[in-house]
Amino acid sequence: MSQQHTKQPDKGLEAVAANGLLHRRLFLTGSGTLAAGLGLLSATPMAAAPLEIPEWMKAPGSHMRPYGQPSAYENDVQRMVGGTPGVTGSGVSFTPLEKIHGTITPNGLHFERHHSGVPDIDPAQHKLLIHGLVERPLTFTMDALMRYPTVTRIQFLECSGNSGRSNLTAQPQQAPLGALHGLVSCSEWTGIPLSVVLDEAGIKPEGKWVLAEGADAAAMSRSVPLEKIMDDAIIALYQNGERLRPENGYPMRLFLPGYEGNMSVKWLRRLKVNAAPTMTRDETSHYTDVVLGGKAKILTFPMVVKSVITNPSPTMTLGQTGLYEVTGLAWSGAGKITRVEVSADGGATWAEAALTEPVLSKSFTRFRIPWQWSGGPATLLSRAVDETGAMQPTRAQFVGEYGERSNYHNNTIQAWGIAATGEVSNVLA
Ligand SMILES: Nc1nc2c(c(=O)[nH]1)N[C@H]1C(S)=C(S)[C@@H](COP(=O)(O)O)O[C@H]1N2
Ligand SMILES: [Mo]
Repeated sequence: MSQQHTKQPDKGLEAVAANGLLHRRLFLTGSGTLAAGLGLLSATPMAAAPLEIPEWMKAPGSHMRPYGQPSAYENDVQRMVGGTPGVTGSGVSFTPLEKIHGTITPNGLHFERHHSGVPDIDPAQHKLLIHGLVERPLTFTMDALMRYPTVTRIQFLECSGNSGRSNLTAQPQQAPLGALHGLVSCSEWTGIPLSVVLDEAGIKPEGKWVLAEGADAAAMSRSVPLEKIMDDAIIALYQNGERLRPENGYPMRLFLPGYEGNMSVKWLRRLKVNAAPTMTRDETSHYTDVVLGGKAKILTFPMVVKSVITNPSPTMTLGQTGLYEVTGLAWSGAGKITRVEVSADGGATWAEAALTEPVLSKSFTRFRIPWQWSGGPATLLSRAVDETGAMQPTRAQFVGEYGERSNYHNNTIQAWGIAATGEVSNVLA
């Protein structure tokens, strides 16, 4: 076995942008300069002393259990549940993006958005109907469907209402990151390519759109272009290795990589091939994007390039000056993230962050950059670029198109203000 250390030019503690941003390679090389950099960490190790024997080493621990749960000490890592008072089952719960790490969202923390609650579906009775402009209408039982070939992909799911007006109002909203931007999660999805099933039904030449309907009390339904269905749409059955959770669409959901979350119809029960979009309630009353000049955009499918710094983030406090790892998530419904830049001075200067491999298409990409906080005021921003060359707009650019009252597709550059006290808040930049 050979240990390979690729020798990179030592960028060490080189400042690459104003206000303390250091070269992204600092944390990636095991070099003397890393040790020098670590000397700047606020929590330096205590002087070595013999370890005591703790209580939990003095007797055997607890028994095995059939389904594991997080440590009781992690009880505060919860979805933040929001709902409409008096309306059963309608609302959202947010992924606490600032309390988890890596790129995969644990199933119990995947965000939720239900228009009429979570149905309790018996898989033995559930059926999927494929009809409309097809040669052979088909009905699938769960057992029949489970015999089809599957694919597995790691991809994000984002509600088009994510980020809402968090930085569009004059007073930006102060809340933990998850409550501002946590209507996005990322999972490993396994399911059946829809192209396989629709090819079996045989699409008639006039068929251009597919209406998908859910088996919830809202019978949520959306029209999907046939092109997308045949490209990378799946009937998702498994999420991070286990069957979908009820709140995420058990026993099956439509999953449309990179498209706004509401089109990934949960509890899928019907796909109807049509010649045109159906103009359902869910694509006319909701999910149209008001733009300036009294007009609205309709059928705006892709979730465009976006990023947020997860640590540090609003409502946190930096305890001490010194070296920090600034980290966050970037994603794009158009493909892979190619670059994320971070600023510590409100956008006057920028430095490139390190992207954590593997960088996958339509998936979360974790970015990291070292930052030396001197104790002075700072404004942290991140901006991502995807493989189509698209970059996040500034707030001013976005407001110029949508105004300040928009509720959907807010992918603006977000700004976190660091006060001299170390307090982090949501600010406008
Ligand atoms: N049948 C059905 N499908 C649905 C919904 C719903 O209420 N009913 N909500 C949609 C919305 S608005 C979003 S953002 C995603 C959320 O998926 P999740 O709850 O698994 O995160 O599901 C979509 N699919
Ligand atoms: Mo949504």
